[in-house]
Parts: sequence; structure tokens; C-alpha cells
Amino acid sequence: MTSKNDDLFARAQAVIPGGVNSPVRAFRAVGGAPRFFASGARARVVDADGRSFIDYVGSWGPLIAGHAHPDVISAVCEAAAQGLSFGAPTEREVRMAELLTRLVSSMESVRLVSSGTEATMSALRLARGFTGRPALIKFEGCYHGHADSLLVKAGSGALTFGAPSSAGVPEDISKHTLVLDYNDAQQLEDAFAKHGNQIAAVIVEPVAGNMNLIAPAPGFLQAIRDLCTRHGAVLIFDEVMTGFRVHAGGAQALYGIKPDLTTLGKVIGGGLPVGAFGGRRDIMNRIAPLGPVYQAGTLSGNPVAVAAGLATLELVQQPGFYERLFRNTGALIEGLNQAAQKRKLAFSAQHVGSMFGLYFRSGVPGSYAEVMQSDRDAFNRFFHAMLDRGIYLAPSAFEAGFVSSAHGEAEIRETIAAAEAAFDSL
Ligand code: HOZ
Repeated sequence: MTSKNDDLFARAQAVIPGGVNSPVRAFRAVGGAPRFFASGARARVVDADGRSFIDYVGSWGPLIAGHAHPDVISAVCEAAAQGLSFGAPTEREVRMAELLTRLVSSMESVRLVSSGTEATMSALRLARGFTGRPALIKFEGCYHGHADSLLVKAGSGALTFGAPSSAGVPEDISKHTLVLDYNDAQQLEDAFAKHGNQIAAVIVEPVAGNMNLIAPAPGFLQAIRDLCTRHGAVLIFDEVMTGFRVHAGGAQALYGIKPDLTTLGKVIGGGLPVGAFGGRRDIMNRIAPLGPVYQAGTLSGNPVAVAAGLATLELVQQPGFYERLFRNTGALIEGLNQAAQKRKLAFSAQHVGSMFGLYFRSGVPGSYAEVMQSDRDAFNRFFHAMLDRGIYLAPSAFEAGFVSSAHGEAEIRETIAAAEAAFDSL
């Protein structure tokens, strides 16, 4: 039988590297051919062959209100009819900045960009420009987009500067990035003791969502805050994933920690390209045109993208939005854990707000090393067994999952039933 998906993948591979515009979409980790999606509505997507799936990727996080929410679509249509782009300021950008500074309490001033990568890259340059220092600390397994300084893996020793994790990143750049273990506050303290006067910034995902899902250990985020304050380094919370996902005020509100700078993306664009970075006014005032740190973008604050983001942020502010979303996410995770326990499988799952992690190991992991010990083959079999049963999970054992407000009790029940059958098939 001919499959339109397979035809599209063959055509795509002839003209697009790997057939995809972002590598994890290629299904290399799980095997098989990626699904090409033709449409999405509420919690479901439909592929090129007309098969429907309950979607737990949600465009990798942005679609907190589900696919094609009518309010978002009408906001986009209205904005598009008024002009697609001006390269000049518009009222919507001001409304978005007012909203973000109101909802995320550490953000006194904010600049809009077009992606999470741009947000982290710009925040980092700003931190370096503000402190006059070159070095950066990140944590292994945290992903902050694909800027050169951030595609770095640990060096030869715990406290030595890093090496490129991608070809094309010069060592001259990676030598300024120190890669430490997530949830290891002592290692961070040692790093500051050794290199403190060189460190411009510590960047961290307050809930790590790019090595599956790892929650911060009690005290870890506070230790980072204290060390940054003590040593004059800028604390950057990368909330591209967690912003408006784990709490209405971001992970910083959930854990009660005030970063100096925050990066946002995903939900604030509602499915269109919007990123943002912002924080302390004295730091943000170093950005051009006020200060000497350069940053710019032709489509920054694009009116159509910002309209989608504003409409989405209006939805999440409706009374009871997060209570219901988190309750449904909790029910999903509880159902999956119970199904696995009944079968005595080495499996665990957890959620923080509407982000979740599934692990083919006993007990939830607390570090990159622990998550790496999970059984990837078992995940890959589970992934395909779920796909066959109409459930679309992230095609990698090391990505977080996302629930939207369009996932109701019926979708959760259907997913748990599919998981029971998938577990039995492993
Ligand atoms: N940055 C995403 C993984 N954490 C992948 C984005 C995509 O493929 O769209």
C-alpha cells in the first residue's frame, strides 16, 4: 500500500538535509519514518495519510491551548489582515511587553525576538556585556538553543572549560563555557571558587525539559541564586519551555527564585515564532539603543506572531485554566504509573505542571547520568506501540511531553488504555 507519508519523506530527503527542518523530527532516535502532519484541531493531529493521533508534543510546547484554538486563529487572521510586518513598533508589542512584565515578576523590561535560541543567545551576550566577563556556566543535558557558546559538552575534568558538542563550533568559543552537573550545588560552588571572577552568567532550565524531564532538587535553584549574587554573575533562567507551562508566573514563581534575566518562547507565541528575554532594568538598559550591547531582528515583535501569543496568554489567564490542565496532566501520569506497576515494569513517570517525563527505569531520575541509564530500546518499542494505537509522543526518550487544555478526560482515558496495550506488547 502506498503511503503519502513515505512519499513525502522520500521527496523531503532529496531536498532537505535528513528530510526535516529540525533534527529530532527525523525519528532517527526511535527508527522509522516521521509522520507528516496535514492538520491539527484541539488535542489531535492528522497525518498525510489521514490517520489521527492524540498529540503530546504540542509543537514542542507552544500549543498549551491545543491545536487551532478558535480565539488564536481569529486573532491571527485579524492581525494578518492589517499587515504582516512593518519593521517598526506596533501596539501589540507594547501590550505583550506589559503583559509579560506583569505576569513574570522578575521581568522589569523585556525585548521580543523570534525564537528561543535568539532569546538565550541575546541574554548571554547581554550578561557578558553587563559584567565585562567572558565565561558562562551551563548544566549538562540542559538545552538552550543552538548558539555556539551553548553547544558545548563537559571538558576533561569537572571544573575545566568545555569542548564543542557540534562540529563548526570553534574551541576558542567553547573554551569560555563550563559544563556542570544539574542538581549538583557543591560542584557549582567549587566552580565559582575557582573561576568566580571570570563568570558572566549561569544559565539553567529551572525544570530541565531537554533531557526528558528532570525536576530541580530541593535547594538547587536557591544555591545557584545565592552563588550568582555572591560572585556578581548574572542568573539566567531559560524558561522557553517552562514559561506559562508549569505555573502562570513561570518556574521562578513555582520555586520562588528571582533570576536576573529570563528567556521565554514557545507559549508566548502560541504556535508562531516569538521569543523574549528580559529582567532587571539595569541590565536590560545595556541593550542598544540604550546601551552598547547590540541585538536586533527584522521580524522581532512581528504583529501576527504577537497576536497569536497575546490570544494564548489571554486563554491561560482564564480562571481555573491551570488547575484543570495540571489535574489532567496528573491523571495521565498517575494512570501510566499504575499501568506499569500492575505489570511490574521498570517504568516511572512524573509531571511538573503540564510538562511530563516518561522513563524506562525504576524511579524518576534526578540527573543527566541517571536519565541516561533508562532503557532506550524499551522506550522506542513503547513509542511505536503508542503510535500504532493513535498516540503521538515525542520521538525521543530524552524529550519532555506536553499536555494542553484541549486534552480532556476522554483523551487521557484513551491514552492510558493505549499505554496498557502498549506495555503488554513490549
Ligand atoms: N528544540 C526541540 C527539542 N527540544 C525540537 C524542536 C523541533 O524539532 O521543532
